[in-house]
Amino acid sequence: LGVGLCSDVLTFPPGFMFGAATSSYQVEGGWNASDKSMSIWDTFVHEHNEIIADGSTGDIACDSYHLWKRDIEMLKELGVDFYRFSISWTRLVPTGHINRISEDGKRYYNNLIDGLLMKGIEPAVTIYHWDLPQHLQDLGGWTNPYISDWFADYARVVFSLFGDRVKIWITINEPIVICDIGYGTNAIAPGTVIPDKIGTYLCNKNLMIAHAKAYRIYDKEFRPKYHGMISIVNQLFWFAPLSLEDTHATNLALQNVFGRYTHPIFSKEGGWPADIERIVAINSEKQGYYASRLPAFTKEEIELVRGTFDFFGMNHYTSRLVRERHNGENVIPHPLLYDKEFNYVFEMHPDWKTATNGWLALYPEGFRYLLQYIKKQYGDVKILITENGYATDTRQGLVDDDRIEYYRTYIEQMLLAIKEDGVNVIGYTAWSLMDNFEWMDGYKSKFGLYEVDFSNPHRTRTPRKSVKFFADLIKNRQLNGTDKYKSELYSWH
Ligand code: PNW
Repeated sequence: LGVGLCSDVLTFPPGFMFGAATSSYQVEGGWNASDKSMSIWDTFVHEHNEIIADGSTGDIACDSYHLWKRDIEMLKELGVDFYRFSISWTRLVPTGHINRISEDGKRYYNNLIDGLLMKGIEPAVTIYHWDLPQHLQDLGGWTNPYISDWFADYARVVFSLFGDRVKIWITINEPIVICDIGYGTNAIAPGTVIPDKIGTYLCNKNLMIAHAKAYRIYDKEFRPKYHGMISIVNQLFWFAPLSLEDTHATNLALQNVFGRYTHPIFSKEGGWPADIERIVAINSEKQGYYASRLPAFTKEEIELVRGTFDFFGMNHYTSRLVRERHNGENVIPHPLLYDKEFNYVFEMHPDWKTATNGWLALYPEGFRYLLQYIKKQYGDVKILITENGYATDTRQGLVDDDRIEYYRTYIEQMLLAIKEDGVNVIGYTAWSLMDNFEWMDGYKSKFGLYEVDFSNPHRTRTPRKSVKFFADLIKNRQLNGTDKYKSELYSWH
């Protein structure tokens, strides 16, 4: 860790919360248990298993549908303040509409929530983490404007069933992945590629409205009796200009990747980021479209969405350098590489070490810059880090020194943002509690503090060295003293 940082800087502020996270499709399994219906991920992995790196599915995953008691034990061992998990829409509300609630679905989440509370662990619940009911996808999914009502109805069911015990709510996890990747590439479900980002932009707008309706329902009907907090979670990379000439491109990338999903909610004026709205309108006209491909918000919709947050939920993993595309340069448009609409290209710095999954480059300072940027954009908002973590592969085993190093250096930068820059970070969540179904990487990318043996029918969980590191960090509430986890100073066992 940085030389000369006094111990005060490396101590967490009073009341700071620590958590660990998972999501329903990635850990639960039980894909067709009881009356559960198919989600878009059940369909996707069964119909397109060539897209998943190891041809696997989440049919059983970590089997948390049966092993949730062990999960609670692990959380207790870690000593976390909260557990972030998500609710499977198709398990709780099988038709996707709220005409029928599943008794088994209800029982599963009640058991989990009560079990956590009994051990003094707070549930932090994501209402939607990518597993849309297939029934709703058949009606257009997130591109159908009625999705905002379907989602709001489902959210109301969730609040009324669990709101007495759940005080931290997340409506939707990572809209950028849902809309830009889900409706712009075939890499993740539904994998419906609609040209010219028509699907992506429809999804973007409908999702903003869906989130806002759920927030308003909580605010009006449930907050007065339950006093919880609720927001949305965005996935943010840090973007830095490759050279001084690239500041314009970088600014566009920030507005396109953050702004399209944060500006409508967190900015004072609401609505789309101005540059994005203008550029898409010009491009659409040139392409012969009658109206902008980015659907406009009405005045009422701007007001509906604006201010619908109690905190800023953020997943952060990595950074990119941004530059303008060179004249005549041929790059394949992809949300993680090149944006045709705004003509910017992402690169990684040659000095950044990358994790085995390819996209996760290590640049801890980017975390601090990002936190500073959020404060600059949206003022003194409370920030909850809802995911941060590192991927290893099958060769890693239990001595995960590189994961520990990732956590130490990233958490150090977060502490600097809190202590030196006055950024109001209220909590931090490690992704993930255990190895799980890592979407298109299948079980090849391992983000777990706990290792899971996927060849064992009991899905045995074993703590990695990083569990010890985290347990110490959480117990002592400071980064001081974690140097001993450096590989050369510490021997496992
Ligand atoms: C997040 N990328 O997804 C999700 O919220 C988790 O479900 C997931 O397991 C975790 O991060 C680790 O990947 C991401 O390609 C998926 O840039 C892909 C990317 C980033 C985040």
